[in-house]
Amino acid sequence: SRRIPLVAGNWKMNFDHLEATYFVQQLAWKLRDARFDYKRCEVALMPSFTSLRSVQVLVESDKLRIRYGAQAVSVTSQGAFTGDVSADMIAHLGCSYVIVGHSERRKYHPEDDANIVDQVRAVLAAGMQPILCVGESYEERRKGIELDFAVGQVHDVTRDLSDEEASRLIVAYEPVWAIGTGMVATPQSAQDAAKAIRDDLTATFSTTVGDTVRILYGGSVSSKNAVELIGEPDVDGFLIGGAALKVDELTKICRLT
Ligand code: G2H
Repeated sequence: SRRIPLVAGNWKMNFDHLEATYFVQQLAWKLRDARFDYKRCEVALMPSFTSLRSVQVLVESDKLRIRYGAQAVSVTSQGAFTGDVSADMIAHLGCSYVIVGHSERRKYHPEDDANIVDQVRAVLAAGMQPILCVGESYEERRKGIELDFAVGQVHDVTRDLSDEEASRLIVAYEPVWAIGTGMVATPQSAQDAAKAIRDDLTATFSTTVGDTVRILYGGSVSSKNAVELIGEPDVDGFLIGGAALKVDELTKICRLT
Protein backbone atom coordinates (compact mmCIF):
# COMPACT_ATOMS: atom_id res chain seq x y z
CA SER A 1 0.00 0.00 0.00
CA ARG A 2 1.08 3.64 -0.27
CA ARG A 3 0.53 4.22 3.45
CA ILE A 4 3.78 4.78 5.35
CA PRO A 5 3.85 2.49 8.38
CA LEU A 6 3.98 3.98 11.86
CA VAL A 7 5.71 2.47 14.88
CA ALA A 8 4.37 4.31 17.94
CA GLY A 9 5.61 3.62 21.46
CA ASN A 10 3.05 4.21 24.19
CA TRP A 11 5.16 4.64 27.31
CA LYS A 12 2.13 4.86 29.60
CA MET A 13 3.19 6.03 33.10
CA ASN A 14 6.89 5.19 32.74
CA PHE A 15 10.10 7.28 32.54
CA ASP A 16 10.70 10.71 34.05
CA HIS A 17 12.00 13.45 31.74
CA LEU A 18 15.65 12.42 32.17
CA GLU A 19 14.95 8.78 31.39
CA ALA A 20 12.74 9.83 28.49
CA THR A 21 15.36 12.02 26.82
CA TYR A 22 18.09 9.43 27.41
CA PHE A 23 15.92 6.80 25.72
CA VAL A 24 15.12 9.03 22.73
CA GLN A 25 18.82 9.79 22.27
CA GLN A 26 19.73 6.08 22.45
CA LEU A 27 16.99 5.13 19.99
CA ALA A 28 18.07 7.83 17.54
CA TRP A 29 21.69 6.63 17.70
CA LYS A 30 20.77 2.99 17.24
CA LEU A 31 18.52 3.76 14.28
CA ARG A 32 21.23 5.95 12.74
CA ASP A 33 23.81 3.17 13.14
CA ALA A 34 21.38 0.82 11.42
CA ARG A 35 20.93 3.37 8.59
CA PHE A 36 17.23 3.36 9.34
CA ASP A 37 15.13 5.04 6.66
CA TYR A 38 12.52 7.29 8.31
CA LYS A 39 10.91 7.89 4.93
CA ARG A 40 10.02 4.20 4.82
CA CYS A 41 8.61 4.00 8.35
CA GLU A 42 7.65 6.71 10.86
CA VAL A 43 8.78 6.33 14.46
CA ALA A 44 6.97 8.07 17.32
CA LEU A 45 7.02 8.00 21.11
CA MET A 46 4.31 9.00 23.56
CA PRO A 47 5.97 10.09 26.83
CA SER A 48 4.24 11.49 29.91
CA PHE A 49 3.22 15.15 29.81
CA THR A 50 6.11 15.91 32.17
CA SER A 51 8.65 14.72 29.58
CA LEU A 52 7.28 16.39 26.47
CA ARG A 53 9.19 19.66 26.75
CA SER A 54 12.51 17.87 27.32
CA VAL A 55 11.86 15.57 24.38
CA GLN A 56 11.00 18.58 22.20
CA VAL A 57 14.23 20.37 23.11
CA LEU A 58 16.29 17.26 22.31
CA VAL A 59 14.51 16.50 19.04
CA GLU A 60 14.83 20.09 17.84
CA SER A 61 18.45 20.65 18.92
CA ASP A 62 19.69 17.36 17.46
CA LYS A 63 17.31 17.53 14.46
CA LEU A 64 16.04 14.00 15.18
CA ARG A 65 13.50 12.42 12.86
CA ILE A 66 11.67 10.76 15.73
CA ARG A 67 8.20 12.16 16.29
CA TYR A 68 6.32 12.31 19.56
CA GLY A 69 2.93 12.91 21.07
CA ALA A 70 0.77 12.77 24.17
CA GLN A 71 -1.25 9.95 25.73
CA ALA A 72 -4.42 11.90 26.51
CA VAL A 73 -5.97 15.35 26.11
CA SER A 74 -8.67 17.55 27.62
CA VAL A 75 -11.83 18.11 25.59
CA THR A 76 -11.90 21.79 26.59
CA SER A 77 -9.59 24.52 25.35
CA GLN A 78 -8.92 26.35 28.63
CA GLY A 79 -10.35 27.30 32.01
CA ALA A 80 -11.09 25.85 35.44
CA PHE A 81 -10.16 22.20 34.79
CA THR A 82 -7.55 21.38 37.39
CA GLY A 83 -4.97 18.88 36.20
CA ASP A 84 -6.06 18.85 32.55
CA VAL A 85 -3.92 19.67 29.51
CA SER A 86 -5.38 21.24 26.36
CA ALA A 87 -4.77 20.22 22.76
CA ASP A 88 -3.16 23.58 21.96
CA MET A 89 -0.72 23.21 24.88
CA ILE A 90 0.26 19.80 23.48
CA ALA A 91 0.49 21.07 19.89
CA HIS A 92 2.73 23.96 20.97
CA LEU A 93 5.26 21.39 22.21
CA GLY A 94 5.70 20.11 18.68
CA CYS A 95 3.58 16.98 19.15
CA SER A 96 2.38 15.18 16.04
CA TYR A 97 -0.03 12.73 17.70
CA VAL A 98 -2.30 12.22 20.69
CA ILE A 99 -3.54 8.80 21.80
CA VAL A 100 -7.30 8.99 22.30
CA GLY A 101 -9.53 6.47 24.06
CA HIS A 102 -6.89 3.98 25.14
CA SER A 103 -8.61 1.18 27.05
CA GLU A 104 -6.69 2.11 30.19
CA ARG A 105 -8.13 5.64 29.96
CA ARG A 106 -11.62 4.24 29.32
CA LYS A 107 -11.19 2.05 32.41
CA TYR A 108 -9.60 4.43 34.94
CA HIS A 109 -11.12 7.75 33.85
CA PRO A 110 -14.63 8.78 32.95
CA GLU A 111 -14.06 8.55 29.20
CA ASP A 112 -16.99 7.38 27.13
CA ASP A 113 -17.65 7.59 23.39
CA ALA A 114 -19.13 11.13 23.65
CA ASN A 115 -16.03 12.36 25.46
CA ILE A 116 -13.77 10.54 23.00
CA VAL A 117 -15.51 12.24 20.04
CA ASP A 118 -14.66 15.59 21.64
CA GLN A 119 -11.04 14.56 22.21
CA VAL A 120 -10.70 13.55 18.55
CA ARG A 121 -12.13 16.92 17.49
CA ALA A 122 -9.84 18.83 19.87
CA VAL A 123 -6.75 17.03 18.55
CA LEU A 124 -7.73 17.60 14.92
CA ALA A 125 -8.55 21.27 15.54
CA ALA A 126 -5.08 21.76 17.03
CA GLY A 127 -3.51 20.35 13.84
CA MET A 128 -2.39 16.99 15.25
CA GLN A 129 -3.39 13.42 14.44
CA PRO A 130 -5.46 11.41 16.93
CA ILE A 131 -4.50 7.76 17.41
CA LEU A 132 -7.95 6.43 18.21
CA CYS A 133 -7.82 3.18 20.19
CA VAL A 134 -10.57 0.60 19.84
CA GLY A 135 -10.88 -3.11 20.48
CA GLU A 136 -13.03 -5.74 22.05
CA SER A 137 -12.73 -7.31 25.47
CA TYR A 138 -12.52 -11.05 25.98
CA GLU A 139 -16.29 -11.12 26.53
CA GLU A 140 -17.11 -9.76 23.06
CA ARG A 141 -14.58 -12.08 21.47
CA ARG A 142 -16.10 -15.06 23.26
CA LYS A 143 -19.50 -14.09 21.82
CA GLY A 144 -17.95 -13.80 18.35
CA ILE A 145 -18.92 -10.13 17.94
CA GLU A 146 -15.39 -8.68 18.03
CA LEU A 147 -15.41 -7.27 14.49
CA ASP A 148 -18.78 -5.54 14.87
CA PHE A 149 -17.65 -4.18 18.20
CA ALA A 150 -14.40 -2.62 17.00
CA VAL A 151 -15.98 -1.30 13.79
CA GLY A 152 -18.86 0.15 15.83
CA GLN A 153 -16.47 1.95 18.16
CA VAL A 154 -14.68 3.64 15.24
CA HIS A 155 -17.96 4.37 13.46
CA ASP A 156 -19.66 5.96 16.47
CA VAL A 157 -16.71 8.20 17.26
CA THR A 158 -15.92 9.36 13.71
CA ARG A 159 -19.18 9.45 11.75
CA ASP A 160 -19.74 13.21 12.14
CA LEU A 161 -16.25 14.19 10.99
CA SER A 162 -15.67 15.76 7.58
CA ASP A 163 -13.75 13.76 4.96
CA GLU A 164 -10.74 16.02 5.53
CA GLU A 165 -10.84 15.40 9.28
CA ALA A 166 -11.36 11.65 8.87
CA SER A 167 -8.38 11.40 6.52
CA ARG A 168 -6.10 12.61 9.35
CA LEU A 169 -7.22 9.84 11.74
CA ILE A 170 -5.02 6.98 12.83
CA VAL A 171 -6.80 3.96 14.31
CA ALA A 172 -5.17 1.51 16.72
CA TYR A 173 -6.93 -1.84 16.96
CA GLU A 174 -6.05 -3.11 20.42
CA PRO A 175 -8.03 -6.10 21.63
CA VAL A 176 -8.28 -5.50 25.37
CA TRP A 177 -7.44 -9.12 26.20
CA ALA A 178 -4.11 -8.72 24.35
CA ILE A 179 -2.94 -5.61 26.23
CA GLY A 180 0.06 -6.25 28.44
CA THR A 181 -0.85 -9.93 28.68
CA GLY A 182 1.65 -11.47 26.27
CA MET A 183 -1.34 -12.84 24.32
CA VAL A 184 -1.06 -11.35 20.85
CA ALA A 185 -3.81 -11.47 18.23
CA THR A 186 -3.08 -13.77 15.32
CA PRO A 187 -1.99 -11.94 12.15
CA GLN A 188 -5.23 -13.11 10.54
CA SER A 189 -7.47 -11.67 13.24
CA ALA A 190 -5.51 -8.39 13.29
CA GLN A 191 -5.96 -8.25 9.51
CA ASP A 192 -9.67 -9.09 9.74
CA ALA A 193 -10.26 -6.27 12.22
CA ALA A 194 -8.15 -3.76 10.28
CA LYS A 195 -9.93 -4.66 7.04
CA ALA A 196 -13.38 -4.40 8.63
CA ILE A 197 -12.53 -0.97 10.08
CA ARG A 198 -11.10 0.20 6.74
CA ASP A 199 -14.16 -1.00 4.82
CA ASP A 200 -16.40 0.91 7.20
CA LEU A 201 -14.33 4.10 6.77
CA THR A 202 -14.59 3.70 3.00
CA ALA A 203 -18.36 3.24 3.23
CA THR A 204 -18.87 6.12 5.69
CA PHE A 205 -16.51 8.59 4.00
CA SER A 206 -14.77 7.73 0.74
CA THR A 207 -12.24 5.43 -0.89
CA THR A 208 -9.64 8.13 -0.35
CA VAL A 209 -10.27 8.17 3.40
CA GLY A 210 -10.30 4.35 3.55
CA ASP A 211 -7.01 4.21 1.63
CA THR A 212 -5.36 6.98 3.65
CA VAL A 213 -6.12 6.15 7.30
CA ARG A 214 -3.43 4.09 8.95
CA ILE A 215 -4.66 1.23 11.08
CA LEU A 216 -2.20 0.03 13.71
CA TYR A 217 -2.26 -3.14 15.73
CA GLY A 218 -1.64 -2.95 19.48
CA GLY A 219 -1.44 -5.55 22.23
CA SER A 220 1.70 -7.43 23.26
CA VAL A 221 3.63 -6.52 20.09
CA SER A 222 7.27 -7.66 20.22
CA SER A 223 10.17 -8.23 17.83
CA LYS A 224 9.02 -11.87 17.74
CA ASN A 225 5.56 -11.23 16.30
CA ALA A 226 5.98 -7.89 14.45
CA VAL A 227 7.10 -9.33 11.09
CA GLU A 228 4.08 -11.55 10.62
CA LEU A 229 1.66 -8.83 11.71
CA ILE A 230 3.11 -6.15 9.42
CA GLY A 231 2.91 -8.62 6.54
CA GLU A 232 -0.86 -8.22 6.58
CA PRO A 233 -2.09 -5.77 3.93
CA ASP A 234 -4.31 -3.66 6.20
CA VAL A 235 -1.99 -3.52 9.23
CA ASP A 236 -0.02 -0.25 8.89
CA GLY A 237 2.14 -0.40 12.00
CA PHE A 238 1.97 -0.76 15.75
CA LEU A 239 1.07 0.88 19.03
CA ILE A 240 3.54 -0.68 21.44
CA GLY A 241 3.53 -0.65 25.23
CA GLY A 242 5.91 -2.94 27.12
CA ALA A 243 8.29 -3.52 24.19
CA ALA A 244 8.66 0.25 23.69
CA LEU A 245 10.35 0.54 27.10
CA LYS A 246 13.39 -1.43 25.87
CA VAL A 247 15.50 0.44 23.36
CA ASP A 248 17.00 -2.63 21.64
CA GLU A 249 13.62 -4.26 21.30
CA LEU A 250 12.03 -1.09 19.91
CA THR A 251 14.94 -0.60 17.48
CA LYS A 252 14.40 -4.14 16.22
CA ILE A 253 10.68 -3.61 15.73
CA CYS A 254 11.35 -0.38 13.77
CA ARG A 255 13.78 -2.20 11.51
CA LEU A 256 11.37 -5.10 10.95
CA THR A 257 8.40 -2.86 10.13
C1 G2H B 1 -1.59 -1.87 24.49
C2 G2H B 1 -0.14 -1.74 24.23
C3 G2H B 1 0.22 -0.30 23.97
P1 G2H B 1 1.36 -3.64 25.33
O1 G2H B 1 -1.98 -1.06 25.60
O2 G2H B 1 -0.83 0.59 23.68
O3 G2H B 1 0.57 -2.21 25.35
O4 G2H B 1 2.18 -3.65 24.08
O5 G2H B 1 2.21 -3.63 26.58
O6 G2H B 1 0.33 -4.73 25.32
